[in-house]
Formats: sequence, C-alpha cells, structure tokens
Amino acid sequence: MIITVGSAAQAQWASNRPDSHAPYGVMMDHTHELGEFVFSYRYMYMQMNGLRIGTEKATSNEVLNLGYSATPTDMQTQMHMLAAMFAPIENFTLVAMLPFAVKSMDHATRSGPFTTESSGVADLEVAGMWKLEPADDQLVHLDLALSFPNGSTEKTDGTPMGDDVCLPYPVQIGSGTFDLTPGLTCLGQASKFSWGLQGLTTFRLGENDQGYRFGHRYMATTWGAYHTIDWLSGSLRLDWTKKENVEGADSELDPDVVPTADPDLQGFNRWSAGFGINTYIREGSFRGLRINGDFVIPFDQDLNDPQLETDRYLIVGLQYSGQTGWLGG
Ligand SMILES: [Cu+2]
Repeated sequence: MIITVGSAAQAQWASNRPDSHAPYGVMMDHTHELGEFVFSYRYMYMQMNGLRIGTEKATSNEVLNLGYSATPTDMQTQMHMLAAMFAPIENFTLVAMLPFAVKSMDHATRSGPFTTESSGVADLEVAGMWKLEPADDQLVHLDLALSFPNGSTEKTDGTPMGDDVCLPYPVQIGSGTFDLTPGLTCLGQASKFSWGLQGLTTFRLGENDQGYRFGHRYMATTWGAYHTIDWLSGSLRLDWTKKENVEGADSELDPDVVPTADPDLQGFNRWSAGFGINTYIREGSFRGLRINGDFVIPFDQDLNDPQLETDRYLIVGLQYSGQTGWLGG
C-alpha cells in the first residue's frame, strides 16, 4: 500500500484505530484501501416489551378493548449476520451481508396467551461504497445497497386460529421486494477523538408476491468516539429511524384480528441513544481483530397506533481485517 504524504500539519486518516470503525450498530460505515478485506459476524438482540398507542403506553387489555381478538405483548428478535468487505479497486469498497433472523412474539387474548415463532435466512444485501476525496483527516463516502428478496414472506405458525396460520408483517423474515438503500457517510478524526454522520434511506421497489411492500425507511445517525488507550474506544451515538406503513396488504391477514396484521399500523418514528465499545488488536497473531458492541436504548418513539414499543437492542460481534497479497496492496 502506498501511503501518500500529507502536509505536515494535517494528520493522515488512521485506519488502525479502534474508533476508525463506527459503533457496531452502524452499517456501511467505513471503506477500505485497495486490496484490503474484512470478514465480520454481528449478533443483534432486540427486546420489545409492552405496547404504545402513538407516544402513550397502553396495556394489552386497552388494545383488546379496541375490538381485536389478540394483541402482541412482547417480541424478541435475534439476528446473526455474516458480512464480507473487500476493496477491489481504488476508492471503491464492496460489502455483502447475509442475516439469519429468529423472531418470537408473545400474544394476549381474552382466553389466554400464545406465542408464534419464525426464523430463517433473511434478505441478502450487496453494497458499494464510493470514497470521495475530502480533507486528509476526514472521509466521505457515498453508499448504495441492494437487498435481494430471498428471505421468506410466507412464514406460518400455530395460533388459536389454526395450526398453520400466515404470520403478520413484523414477524416475516424477508421483505419480498428488491430494496435500494442509498446513503452518505462522513467521518472525521482527531488524535483522541473521532466522529461520524450517516444518512440512509431504504426504498422498497415494487410489490412482493403477497401483494404488499414494507414501508420505506429513513435513518440518520451521528456519533462521537474517544480513545485513551490505543486498543479501546468508547462511543456515544444518536440515532433516528422512521419507517412508513406497509403499502398494499397480504390478503391472508385480517387486520381486525390483531394490530400486527394491519398494514396501517406498521410505521414509527424513533429516537435512540447508543453506547458503544470498540476494540482493535494491533499486534500479535490476532492482529487486525476487532471486538465491538453497541447498546441502543430508544428514548422517544411515536408508533402508528397500537404497536409494541422497542425497549433496547444490542449489537455485538467480531471483525477481522487483512490484506490480500495477490493484489499487491
Ligand atoms: Cu471493513
């Protein structure tokens, strides 16, 4: 790798710092130099407990009294995600991400509780990141991700209505549509401090085989990170996510039975705070290994009528980066 020499007053961007990668909940955060590769594993665990109508907390009885036969009370989502990154040409980094999702939703009815479960390989996402050329101690890149409709939108499970009932929107595994996510990421570094800013929008293209598409999604996040020792950094992050309602409807779902089956009760607007730790092993046989975690707590959420609120989620995992010899990087 050729290291270009900047002006003496301005530090070069350092990619060998724990905080040269964003908090782990941020995807498509960093680019690579020609010939560099990364393999990573992410585990996400999200807890949703209790209901809200708009911004107000609501009990399951209050939701049942709106006329539903069932209401969700609790949901756990787990995601295992494998990702590979590679920079095949100068200023261009490719990423492929494959998640496996496990979802469990508890419900209340007038005659007792029940739980549905669904799991499977979720949508494969392939992204490109183009690095622009700003100042030496800053990086800016354009992001474009394409999500493939390989994840299932036909998950079923046993409910009081039968043994093999079509599950509602939030517990399906894939989107069923090609989804396009353009975005912009800006990163800055000082000697002990770093910061970042990212905006992404997910557009759902067309309609899936069930006759609907998930709502478009808007995400913005900004963070600051600080490191005093060279292998460890801590970060504080602010995250905004807005999701629109489902367009169209799955004809097998009856929106009068349970709110999760209503396409108009899927959108939300959520502000969260993230607390992250990044580590980076700089020497020895594990050189290039990172172990990262990001714990996110929503502090303000406005849900499109009865929905489960998001209480907290955690993203932890490993990244291993290296250099391919054959590209002469
Ligand atoms: Cu990477």
